[in-house]
Amino acid sequence: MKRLRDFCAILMLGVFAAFPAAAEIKIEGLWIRATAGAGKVTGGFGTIRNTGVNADDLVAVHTPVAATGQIHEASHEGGVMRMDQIAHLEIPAGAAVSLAPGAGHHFMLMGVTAPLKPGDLVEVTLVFRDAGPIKAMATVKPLSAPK
Ligand SMILES: [Cu+2]
Repeated sequence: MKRLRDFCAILMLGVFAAFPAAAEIKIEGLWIRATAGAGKVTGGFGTIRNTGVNADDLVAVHTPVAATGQIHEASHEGGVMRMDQIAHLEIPAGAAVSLAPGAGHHFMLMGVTAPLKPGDLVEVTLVFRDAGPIKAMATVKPLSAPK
């Protein structure tokens, strides 16, 4: 009996270790704007939902199709759009943060290795401080997608 209980405890530990809070962060509607010509920089958007009871931070973005991913904060300054790289983006508990064109947040891919065409599917890994890396597929939308 004791052996069975120990076995169950180990099994449970294994399950929790394999999926550390992964269910608490959900990535929805991820998309990337197509690259223009030989352009090597583009933006990525979508919604990050935190169904957990603790805030988490988006700390990095990786994709096989670009050398670097950055988290950006965009704002209007005297009629000009300005973008700044930020080290992390907080996803409050029980909230959804949308990464959208225009003022607000988005991620940026630099050093895109091959042109991204509308309809392409791109794997993107969003890395969270607590939830760890979460992979999602992003759809490439036309250059003309809403700015
Ligand atoms: Cu940007």
